[in-house]
Amino acid sequence: MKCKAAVAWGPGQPLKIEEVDVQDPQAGEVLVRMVATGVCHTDAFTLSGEDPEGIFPAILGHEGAGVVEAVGAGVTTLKVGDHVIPLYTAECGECKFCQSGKTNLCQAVRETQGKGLMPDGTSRFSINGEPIFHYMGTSTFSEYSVVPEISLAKIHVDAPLEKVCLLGCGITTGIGAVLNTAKVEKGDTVAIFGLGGIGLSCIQGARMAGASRIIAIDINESKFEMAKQFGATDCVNPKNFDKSIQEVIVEMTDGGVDYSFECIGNVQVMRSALECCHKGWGESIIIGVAGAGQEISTRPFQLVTGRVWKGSAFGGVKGRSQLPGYVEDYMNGKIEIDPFVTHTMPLEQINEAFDLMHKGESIRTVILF
Ligand code: NAD
Ligand code: AHE
Ligand code: ZN
Ligand code: ZN
Repeated sequence: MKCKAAVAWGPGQPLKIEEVDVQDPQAGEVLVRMVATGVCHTDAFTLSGEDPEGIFPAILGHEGAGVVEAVGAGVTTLKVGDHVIPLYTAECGECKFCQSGKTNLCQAVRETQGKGLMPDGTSRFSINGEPIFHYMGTSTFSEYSVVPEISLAKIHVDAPLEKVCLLGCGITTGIGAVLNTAKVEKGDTVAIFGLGGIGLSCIQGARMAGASRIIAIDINESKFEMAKQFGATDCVNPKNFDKSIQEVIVEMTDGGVDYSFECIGNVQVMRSALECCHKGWGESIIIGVAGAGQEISTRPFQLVTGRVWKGSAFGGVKGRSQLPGYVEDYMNGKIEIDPFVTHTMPLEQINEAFDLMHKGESIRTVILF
């Protein structure tokens, strides 16, 4: 079949709307008609050329929701008409990672996914016979996408896809990092660096956990109002101080926070986030994605004296078994999504979504197909 997709032809170039050929789903694969997709900073990161796994030409996008249009041979857990969220972290249930009970990082299709290919090593997208690469196993910036069965979460049929698409990455990542990775508890103090879709979701998670103090940090003060709405108790702009932000937070909290979250992808801020944690027990969670060649550093003494550095991917959430519950938590009012959708637009305007993100004017733009 043919459909419309936004194609990334090369690093730093605007996306181009093209008519692409989409091959039928093969064994273990599913054709999804996309209804909506968010635009996450990671899409911009890969488009910038900073992503070591970035590969072009490709169809980006990983925060989508849609409807099953066709299934390939052997697909047993999904049928035509099911509503689904594509997962960039699959859940096969059988690999060493899935069986470990220690991680959500299923590796069943990760290798080919990182090469922009389906598990059989080929692409389902092409233009004039030339293959176009998949992205993160999802490629949601396309009217239709082919996704492995194990990379689709079946969700409640009544969930509004133009909202719950954001559970495909940003909101789940932030809430999950707080509740699953850090395991923040009632009364804990937290600091959240970067108040985009991820940081605001961490704030939401911290409020759900009953954190006593939620310190929100950003250099763009226009983000503070929404941070307070989600439950931030303090908003801090590091530029307003002539000392380091870690010193500021340590002073504000009698020695440092119990947990911090880096939601930017800036390795200097990652250091600040670690060093604002309390001696003896403070834990810092890296969520932000940093470019090729970037490295983190701190004095080993920071770790010797009890601070812990961790990372979190997709909030530690196992997509097939746990994401449907997040969707239901939205439907029953436990998770907020609506305020994150600051802009909506058709696929043709997708480059505006990237501009809004880079100018710091949007939290999430949702593309409606
Ligand atoms: P965003 O662009 O919407 O938000 C980033 C925020 O950081 C902005 O508000 C910006 O003003 C702020 N910021 C930038 N530099 C800063 C600085 N020096 N100090 C303080 N604040 C600063 O991005 P997003 O979509 O929320 O994504 C955030 C990061 O999380 C990105 O790196 C993205 O790639 C990553 N991410 C990781 C995962 C994961 O599973 N680990 C999932 C989604 C996104
Ligand atoms: N490809 C990059 C890393 C990108 C990255 O860390 N991705 C996150 C999800 S970001 C979603 O917005 C992730 O889940 N990573 C785990 C994984 O398996 O990719 C690089 O540095 O090579
Ligand atoms: Zn994302
Ligand atoms: Zn697995």
